[in-house]
Amino acid sequence: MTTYFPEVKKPIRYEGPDSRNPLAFKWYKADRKVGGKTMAQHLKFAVAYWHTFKGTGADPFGGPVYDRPWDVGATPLEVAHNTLDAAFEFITKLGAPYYCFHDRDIAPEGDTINETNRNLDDIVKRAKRKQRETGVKLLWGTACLFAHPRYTHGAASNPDPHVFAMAASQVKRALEATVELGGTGYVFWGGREGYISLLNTNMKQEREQIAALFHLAVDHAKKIGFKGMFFVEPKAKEPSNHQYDFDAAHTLNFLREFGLMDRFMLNIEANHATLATHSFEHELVTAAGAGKLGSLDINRGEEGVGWDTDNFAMDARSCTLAMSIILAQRGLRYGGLNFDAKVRRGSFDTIDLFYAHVAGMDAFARGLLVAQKLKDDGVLDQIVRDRYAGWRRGMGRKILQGKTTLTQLETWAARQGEPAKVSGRQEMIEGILNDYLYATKID
Ligand code: XUL
Ligand code: CO
Repeated sequence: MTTYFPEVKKPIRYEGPDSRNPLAFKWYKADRKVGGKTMAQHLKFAVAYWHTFKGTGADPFGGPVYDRPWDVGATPLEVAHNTLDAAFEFITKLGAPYYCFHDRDIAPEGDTINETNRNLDDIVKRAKRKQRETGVKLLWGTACLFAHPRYTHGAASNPDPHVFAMAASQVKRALEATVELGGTGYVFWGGREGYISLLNTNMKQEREQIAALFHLAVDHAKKIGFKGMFFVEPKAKEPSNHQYDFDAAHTLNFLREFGLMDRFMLNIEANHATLATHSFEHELVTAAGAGKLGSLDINRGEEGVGWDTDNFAMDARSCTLAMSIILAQRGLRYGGLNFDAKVRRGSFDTIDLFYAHVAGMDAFARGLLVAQKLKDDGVLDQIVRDRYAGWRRGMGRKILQGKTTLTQLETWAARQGEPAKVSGRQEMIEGILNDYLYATKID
């Protein structure tokens, strides 16, 4: 069989923090126990099929620059077969346990719905075999409801119900493929579910249409025995200037409004948080606070650039804070950490894909270790606990229990006099965090 990554002869190994080999892990050791679970169980890394195997390096100013040896074949289906082979070779050599895909990443669209479905069935059969052979698993699947010209004015939110039906048929098939391949999640990212101009848009109805598609998917899931979780992935803008799933808070409101909370969670992406002018942590905490942090798309925006650049996440602070939030909610049952990240246009060698994923896995593995240490030492937790101590006793407790009135509070406040001024100690805390990130010994 063809080897697509001849430079990487054997699976990437763990060599420890002193190694300077960019093709070895310094921190990620799949079976290392951290707080009672293995690193692999905590991190659940997934390789994103679209960026890693279908990415071309194209940007708004220029076409493809990557020459991928698997991007060849006499027919689109043959290209898909070669790509699948390359994907499983890569994922196995990297040692990531999962992958994620859009229907159109893995199988080409045909001239008719029937031909398209046959292509997908063919690839799903092959992928299933490869999963069995390699032990690689599917984390989540999704349907690409944004690339085809028919979705120019939206998929579920399209003014034309015929386009809605095309999208529905894709969701049906992508969900069935996800079930067949054992995926534990199904993602809806509302690519073109938004609007450009209100002058030609019925926003209220478009939102109802999207909810209708979600309910149809829930009904079909029941029929075909999908036991996993649906995720919505918020994004503020791109490609529309107003996306309906703007951020975690908007999306939670949408799910509540349309009675979808019990079957849906959120898939939070770092660069999408940036587009909403939030931090990644803000979005993660918003989702987690509602019990809805289901999965993460890990990446980062290029600083100072206002669009979705999907760089690989490398920042120690951000990775640590993300892992702290995941540890606090005791993990991700249905989701994981999906590398929704692409190598730069200039990183066009296939080996760059390994450098990127290895460094990304290490950044989160180290983040996990530091997060666990922060948790074990309890320093930051204690600071927050102390700060809110007043709410666990006396009047504070009564307020939260709904056992007081404005009149009682007025009397109480008057009796207490002026509240004491208490420092928030932000700089001290930032210093402590830096000690953990850069000075505390983590082995
Ligand atoms: C787009 C994006 C998608 C979703 C899956 O910004 O993040 O790749 O993750 O459709
Ligand atoms: Co994403």
